[in-house]
Amino acid sequence: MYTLQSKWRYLIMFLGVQLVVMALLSREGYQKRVSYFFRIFRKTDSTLGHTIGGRNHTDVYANLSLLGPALNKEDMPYCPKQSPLIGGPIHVTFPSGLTLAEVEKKNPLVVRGGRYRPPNCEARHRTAIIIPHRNREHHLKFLLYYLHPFLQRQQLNYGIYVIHQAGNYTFNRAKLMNVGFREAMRDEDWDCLFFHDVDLIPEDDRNTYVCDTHPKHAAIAMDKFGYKLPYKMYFGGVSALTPVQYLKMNGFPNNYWGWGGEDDDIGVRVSLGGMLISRPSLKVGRYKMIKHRHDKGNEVNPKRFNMLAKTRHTWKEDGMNTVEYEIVSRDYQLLYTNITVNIGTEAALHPTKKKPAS
Ligand code: UD2
Ligand code: MN
Repeated sequence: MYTLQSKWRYLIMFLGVQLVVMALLSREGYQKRVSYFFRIFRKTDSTLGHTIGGRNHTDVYANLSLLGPALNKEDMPYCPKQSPLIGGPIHVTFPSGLTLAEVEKKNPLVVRGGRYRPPNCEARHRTAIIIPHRNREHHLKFLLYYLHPFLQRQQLNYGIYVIHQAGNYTFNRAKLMNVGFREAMRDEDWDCLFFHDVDLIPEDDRNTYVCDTHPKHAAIAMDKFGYKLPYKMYFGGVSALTPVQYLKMNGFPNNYWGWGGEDDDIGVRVSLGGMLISRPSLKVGRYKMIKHRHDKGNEVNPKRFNMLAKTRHTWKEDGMNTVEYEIVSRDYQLLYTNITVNIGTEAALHPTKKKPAS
């Protein structure tokens, strides 16, 4: 026998069940619940990495110890076309206490000069990384921490070069790249060179550090530009060229002193050299830039727009065929080859013509 009270109880229960069923059947609600469930599930499995924005982010060092035993050079097969170590998105943070000694310890297979080759297969690609540098040791430490395992995941034969501008004169990023190109090619017949800002950390190991049939702009999606390409001809941050491509556009300009313009000049050179810009997908070419202020000694170059307007007339007379510099030192650190270079000053290299005395 139903009392009035129990009738109300049944009615409320019935309505409650109806509400739950309706919520579950609503597609969006259902999907949210399912993804929420998986998110909780992933968070509890620490071996899988970190979940950010619904995507699983791997620790860049995960699985590297599974590389297997080293083989004799004669027994070595070629590495597979697609490295089995590639995992996709990488978890990037900047722990304050990190030291270079820790980075060295985490990369036992890297040898003098920041060189590495896979221990159990013959790499299909030889890539040199060229980093223009001055007073950014703090950024360099993080870049090395991420870049070494990132490149090992891709089973590359690689070397890292830090091109350090000597003295306090105005910084010249592009000229340092020309120095890096020549000095790296002295060491080995690299088949690809990556020109890499010290403060950009790649966030996805599917962004392979190998060259394409056209010059590649790798840093297509940076956090500082909302993970979008800022404009179509943009060529800054990280780019990759084969030696043949580099020489076809006469390398990079030598006369951009200070901040800005040189990246656009390089982009124009690509097309003046008869080539196109190749890019990875937005999903893969992702980078985090370590936040920083403008450096002392790298003030904005006020001449950059005037110079850019003339690139098509100047590129053959200024570049790899005219680069002049003096090597101050070349030293082989464990994690990189450091080349300290004197690249001169603007006044000494490009004296402004004096008006004849009247
Ligand atoms: C942007 C471009 C960069 C370049 C620059 C204009 C991005 C992510 N990068 O960088 O490729 O075109 O604009 O010149 O948009 N550096 C030093 N010490 C210095 C100054 C510069 O090591 O005192 C090096 C370092 O590798 C740095 C790079 O030069 O990453 C570019 O300089 P920046 O980081 O100050 O310029 P940013 O972030 O505006
Ligand atoms: Mn920067």
